[in-house]
Amino acid sequence: MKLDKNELMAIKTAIDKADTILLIPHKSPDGDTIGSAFGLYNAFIEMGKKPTVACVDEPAPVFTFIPGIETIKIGIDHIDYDLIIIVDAGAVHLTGVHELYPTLFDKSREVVNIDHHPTNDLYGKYNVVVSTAASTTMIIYQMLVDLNLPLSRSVSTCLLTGIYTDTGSFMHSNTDAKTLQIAARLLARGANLRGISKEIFNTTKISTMRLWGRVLKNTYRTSEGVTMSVVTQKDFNECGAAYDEMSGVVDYVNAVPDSLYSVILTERQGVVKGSLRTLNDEVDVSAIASDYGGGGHTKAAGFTVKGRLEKEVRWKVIDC
Ligand SMILES: [Mn+2]
Repeated sequence: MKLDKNELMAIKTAIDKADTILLIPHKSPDGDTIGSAFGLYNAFIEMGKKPTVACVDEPAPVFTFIPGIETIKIGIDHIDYDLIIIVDAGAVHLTGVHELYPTLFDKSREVVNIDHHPTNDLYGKYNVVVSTAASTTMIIYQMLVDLNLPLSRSVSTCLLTGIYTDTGSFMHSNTDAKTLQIAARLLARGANLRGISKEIFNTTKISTMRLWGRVLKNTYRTSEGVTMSVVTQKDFNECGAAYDEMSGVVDYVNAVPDSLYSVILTERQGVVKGSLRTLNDEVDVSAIASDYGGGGHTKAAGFTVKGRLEKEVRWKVIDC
């Protein structure tokens, strides 16, 4: 992976000058954005800087093993930091702070945008966006190597978490030789792969089991060859499940052979979220998601629209 040398040097200067550094993961944080933020957090701690990770949403309890996670601030009460780094957020609204702090995105401030979403609109003063990277943590790995910054065991565990989750434990089509090569280098540096797989993939709460049961039971195939499922607010309530417990179930729905693509519609508090996946080489689900104001990657994308789910003969989205 080749990163732009001039951009990297400018970021290195900004890091050297900075004492306090704010790291912002995207809202509804996943393993890649958490791994990215805490990978940098641990590297900066080792460099004697004063980093803070602040996110508008609380991370799921599965991330308790991430070194430093106990320091995370929920909500952002000020942006008075020497340097601000936003990780794995393809668009400004995904940070959840764009309305509160619009100056973050007008390039007047020291803001670094590190991301791998092809739809990223380069909102930072400095931008490191590599859409061929399977995870944002892969880009951060390359940055730390190129800039000769710390890559300790803690940093490596954080970075491997992002690769592991964004590739669906190396099963998604974004897994290539480079992905495995970087994963191997992180393992060699002591990354805790066993811990990651145990905490993230082999830990399923009873409420999650029940919720996934509903999703699997509701799965059907449309006449167009799309595999669909739905889950309503009522399902969440009855299963005692939180929204983040949906994470991962779309891969089961996507496993139906010969699907054009798969989509799960999730109803939550006045909005309907669509999660799209495909194993079909011909299909770009980010284009379908963008028809509904969303975006993402060619093989994994999503959107959110206002409304609720109502059952007629088939499920469809109804305006509120
Ligand atoms: Mn990611």
